[in-house]
Amino acid sequence: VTSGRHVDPHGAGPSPLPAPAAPLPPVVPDAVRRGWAASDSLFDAICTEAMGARAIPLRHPAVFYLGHLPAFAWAQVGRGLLGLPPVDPELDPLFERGIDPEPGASPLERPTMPGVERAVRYRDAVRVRLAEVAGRVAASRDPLAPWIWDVVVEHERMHHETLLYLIAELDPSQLRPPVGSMVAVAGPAARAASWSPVPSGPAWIGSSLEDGFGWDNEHPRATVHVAPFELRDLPSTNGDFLAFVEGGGYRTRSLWTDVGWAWRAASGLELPPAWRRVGGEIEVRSAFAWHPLAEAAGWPVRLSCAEAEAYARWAGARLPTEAEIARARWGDRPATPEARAPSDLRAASTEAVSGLPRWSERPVGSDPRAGPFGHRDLVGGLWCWTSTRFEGLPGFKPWIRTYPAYSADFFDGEHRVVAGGSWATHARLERRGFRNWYRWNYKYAFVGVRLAR
Ligand code: AVJ
Ligand code: FE
Repeated sequence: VTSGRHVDPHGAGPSPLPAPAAPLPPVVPDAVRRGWAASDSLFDAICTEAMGARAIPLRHPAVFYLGHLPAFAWAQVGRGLLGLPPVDPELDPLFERGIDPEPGASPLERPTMPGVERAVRYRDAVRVRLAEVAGRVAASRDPLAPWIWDVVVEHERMHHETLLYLIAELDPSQLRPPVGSMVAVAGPAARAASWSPVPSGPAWIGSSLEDGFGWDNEHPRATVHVAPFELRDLPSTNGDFLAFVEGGGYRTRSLWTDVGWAWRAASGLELPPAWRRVGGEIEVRSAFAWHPLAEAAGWPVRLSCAEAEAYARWAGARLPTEAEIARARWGDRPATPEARAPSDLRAASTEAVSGLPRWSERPVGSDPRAGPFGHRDLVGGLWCWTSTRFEGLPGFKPWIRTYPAYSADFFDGEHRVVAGGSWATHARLERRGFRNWYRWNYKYAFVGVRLAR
């Protein structure tokens, strides 16, 4: 039924169902509820005993995110937009913030987390309250009201990626890979990489609210002139990176910056973060399992920005800038409402459980979609480290009144823009204006390297 009217299946005219007497009350939008379903399936992948484990020292355990997603939603919609009291005066503040890495935070300062059962009860209580207030959001005249569910949905989708890289830090015995999900696609790169030139011209960074929702760091949209350069048409793979490891890249001081080397030495890093040596063999981690290097050779290599820069120097190349990747991805297409859809770079996802087509990397070059200058895997593999420090665009104002610190807390010179999107990034966040960032030595996220020169 496409007309919105009930139609009798036997073709005898309109359905006898009576029309509702009054319009149905507004509900929590579908996109939010699909996000909740995806969250639930991700938490289901972690066994209860592991929910309290601090898999990543700088981040909270998984149980925090169980509470954080609803706490954030209520902080935006209930407290922030509508000025309502907390759902739970103790848990609302406890679960509110947990981003990467919290400035000045150390694991010892962290509060003790509630148990899974209490967090689940809190989550359900918030979901009920959100449904109760959805009508007030719809009726609100606050200029933020039309965007507030976007804030909630995109935040939830971002943390699905957080959860997946947290899952990748847990022991496989603590995990339950979702039934029916394709866990990993093994093999070498589907094709050989080569340099592909990008002609000079404009790149558009960020978005405009006329085209739809965008976070504070996307505004106002900027135009940057990009000089001609060359960019690898594929990201670097685990197989490529083996030559750097075997060539002593982790022991060659001259390849590293001062801070990069100090960090590498202090953390004892001798292999990229998703690799381990078992006996004489190297294994590579996917979200749910360890694989012999041969199986993972074609996957893009996951690493910190410090490693990506050392690798680029070793290869006689450099990292691309944010604007260079934007130019390689969109070419001369101006940023318009029609151009913001991610559909041209992403096949229809199944949306089955997580909204992701796969739960793992796959060999680079498997995806036939290419940017205007022939570059593959601009999304769908790993994010791409750039040499661009994360900053506000010229004229930056934190316009989201309910979340003024979303970006500004990270304009500290230590964070880099990462471009594109990973296999764990929901299609929604592949929209053109979206900007993402991590600290230069953050080694847990799904970020890789693509060489430029
Ligand atoms: C935009 C991905 C860097 O996950 O650390 C989540 C987003 N901010 N909750 C992160 C974020 C608040 C953030 N990144
Ligand atoms: Fe968050």
